Amino acid sequence: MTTKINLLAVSLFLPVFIFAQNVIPEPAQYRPVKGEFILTIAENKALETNNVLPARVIQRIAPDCTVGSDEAYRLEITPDSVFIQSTTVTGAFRGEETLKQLLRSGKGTTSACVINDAPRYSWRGFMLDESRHFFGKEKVKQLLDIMASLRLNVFHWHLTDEPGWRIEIKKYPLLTKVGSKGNYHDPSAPAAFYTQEDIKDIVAYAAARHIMIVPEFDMPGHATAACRAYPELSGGGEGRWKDFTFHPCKEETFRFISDVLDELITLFPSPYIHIGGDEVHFGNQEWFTDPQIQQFIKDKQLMNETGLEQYFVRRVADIIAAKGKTMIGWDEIVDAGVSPDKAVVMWWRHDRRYQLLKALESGYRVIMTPRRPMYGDFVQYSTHNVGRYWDGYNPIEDVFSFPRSIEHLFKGYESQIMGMQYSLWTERVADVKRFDFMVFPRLVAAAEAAWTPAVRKDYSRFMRRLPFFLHWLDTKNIYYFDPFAPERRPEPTAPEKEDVLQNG
Ligand code: TNX
Repeated sequence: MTTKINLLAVSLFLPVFIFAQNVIPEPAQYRPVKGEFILTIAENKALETNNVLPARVIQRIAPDCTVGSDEAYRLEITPDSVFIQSTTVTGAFRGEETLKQLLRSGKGTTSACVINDAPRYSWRGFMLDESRHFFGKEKVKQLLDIMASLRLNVFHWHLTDEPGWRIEIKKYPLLTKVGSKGNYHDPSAPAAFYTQEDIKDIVAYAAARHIMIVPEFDMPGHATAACRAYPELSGGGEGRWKDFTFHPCKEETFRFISDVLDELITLFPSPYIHIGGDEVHFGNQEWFTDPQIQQFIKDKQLMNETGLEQYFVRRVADIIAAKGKTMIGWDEIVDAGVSPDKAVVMWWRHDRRYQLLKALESGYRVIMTPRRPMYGDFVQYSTHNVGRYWDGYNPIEDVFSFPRSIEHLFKGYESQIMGMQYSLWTERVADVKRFDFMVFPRLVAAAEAAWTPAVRKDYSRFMRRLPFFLHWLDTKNIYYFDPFAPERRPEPTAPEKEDVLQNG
């Protein structure tokens, strides 16, 4: 008898989870209410053109709303009307996107409900490498539309690297005239880059969707395209890594970097600028023999070439801080000793967990995008062959579950974790078809991982909602991998080239 009563008492206090229909990411709280909200034909038309604000959808943006963080919102749907409440325009926008998903999957009808929602992480990103292959404005805009629906809020844009420099810089016209020619598999591919007008247009397009764009200007390594345009800036490199680095101690290099940053800052309102900082050792062979560099190491008492690399990173951090921005760098920068108020660390080397710990213990804020499972250039299914493997691959389930498997590592440091990111490197992604296949639906899983509170995440429920999102991607002719029918959509190929992805 007592056991029965106890059980009853326990079950009364157990949280009863009820889940929203076909909303991705799953909201923090959802409560169904009796009745349905049905759009009129005219309202349905408006929805098709992306406008969900007819007379019966009422928005209230008031700082006194008690809905929570900046991106939090409350969506209340009754049979007669819809209320979206938030303290900010961004929060209201996130609520609108949820409403659009509900109405789309219900074909203009949705059950009445109350949703109280807020993101788990403030950085919910997607990174695209357009140096190795260039995809262009229309593809980027389509991606931003999809990101908005998924409530992703950061587009990290990798615009400079070995094969091509992809952004017009007025003060250094050769960057695009010379540096934008070629791509990863074809050095003679025609010039491809974004003009400053293109950039302004895309930045505005993203801002209208409450997405911040963070540009990446990779240095001192991965600088080959810039060095091709301005050989006097090259710090050398060997073999296939020829001209991979900027010259790390010429004043001219730092002037160039500062000038380029000035133009980037004018174009991108983001408070962050990504400076790369990765894999310098691939191509710094000439640093060991160049007399000017060796003298510089002695004069500044830098210990060795690694010390010089760290000096370079500290100096760039200071340049960026002096311009009122915060630097972001790949996790190598943790060793450079930059003050944690000047830099944010992007953890990518999944096999170096201590680098994540070191970043946190040193006081840095961290964005997590470990190769496993967050890199989109890894294959995603057991029978796939095109793409990377590293002790396995990156199935959608692992992306969805992230960061569960490493949560114990950042226990006690949760407030320093800004969030996470799905990153697409494009050495082996040469066309839109393969781009789609490697991004979708894993990006959908990443969005839920970054937004939904850990206790609300459930993979099988996610997979039940996923088809509705895939139907929407169908309307955009996206060639996604279909996890429900893996054989139906063959894996797109990529041009063959000796695989040089040797990072570690
Ligand atoms: C490592 S991630 C790189 C990229 C490559 C990628 C391929 C990082 C900071 N550097 O240059 O494209 O691996 O997976």
